[in-house]
Amino acid sequence: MAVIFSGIQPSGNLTLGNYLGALRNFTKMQEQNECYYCVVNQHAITVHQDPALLHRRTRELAAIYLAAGLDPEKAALFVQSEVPQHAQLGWIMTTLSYVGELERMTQYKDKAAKQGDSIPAGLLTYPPLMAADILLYQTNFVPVGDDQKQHLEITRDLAQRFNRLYQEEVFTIPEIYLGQGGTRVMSLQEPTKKMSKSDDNTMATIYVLDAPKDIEKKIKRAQTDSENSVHYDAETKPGIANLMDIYAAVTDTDHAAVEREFSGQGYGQFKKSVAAAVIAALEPIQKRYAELIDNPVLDAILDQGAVKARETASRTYDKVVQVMGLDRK
Ligand code: AQP
Repeated sequence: MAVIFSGIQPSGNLTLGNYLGALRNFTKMQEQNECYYCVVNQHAITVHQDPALLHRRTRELAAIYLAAGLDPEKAALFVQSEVPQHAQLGWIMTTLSYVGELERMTQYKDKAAKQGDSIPAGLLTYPPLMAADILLYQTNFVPVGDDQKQHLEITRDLAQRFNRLYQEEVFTIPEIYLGQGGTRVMSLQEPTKKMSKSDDNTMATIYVLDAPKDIEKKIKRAQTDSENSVHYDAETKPGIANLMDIYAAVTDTDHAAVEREFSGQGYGQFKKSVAAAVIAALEPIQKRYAELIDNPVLDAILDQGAVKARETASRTYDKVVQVMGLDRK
């Protein structure tokens, strides 16, 4: 049985990218593995969050995890700040990190560029905290979207660095797990940029909880090209390629089949079909979400998840403290 860990930030409303790139793989993996899934609220505060909004989004994200099929009997679902070992090991991982390697992270460069002169230090030290999240559970596989590849690499480097430095195999070296399709869903308005929950342009992003009419409107207005022929070319037709990727991911097919299905049809008909397929994929999640969001069972599940996570995390953390000489007795 392998150990699986992954997390999502409550830094905005969950997007179709988060769902296809990460969340839907979480539920597939819970059948055969020991799984830990987390609402990473301490990562979210690396940029300023409104407290009331952060509080609400934390619950919403947990409800979406469950609505998407996560079974709390099979996987531990918890909130990062309720398991103190994340921040504790995060600090230790920060002390092992080099400023140069952190400054090379693409996500840091992208997010820092939007912050003007006052770049929060947490944006730079995001990867060592993420390494701590993963390493605490002796994780074998981390299901994430393609954009997290670099952070997974640095997690592996830090784990190997620690094991070498203290001459003991304290940490399991984790591997990335990329799903079949939807590993990088792009913005509907700027299809060379990834779809992001913190994008200010809401027309660029499909949210998991979007109403069907909004999904139709956003896909209808999605940027394409003037060719009016549905074929796959990510270089010259990034908008159509993105819609083909989305359609293939939600209907579990591939580009070749999508090309055959829409051969001879224009973008208008294609976009209608993409919207219908996305709406059909999200509808059952939205229904279950509505039942869960105000249900006290949500808190009971998160409480139970935090207990299990603390138990596992403290085993690794106690070992780290002992190996490093941070223990007193
Ligand atoms: N566009 C995407 N396509 C496929 N997968 C994606 N993920 C994010 N965007 C896409 C995957 O979703 C998981 C959760 O990501 P996160 O919340 O930790 O942060 P992120 O990667 O920075 O996601 P966002 O939506 O872009 O959030 P903000 O705007 O707050 O930075 C990860 O597995 C990620 O790969």
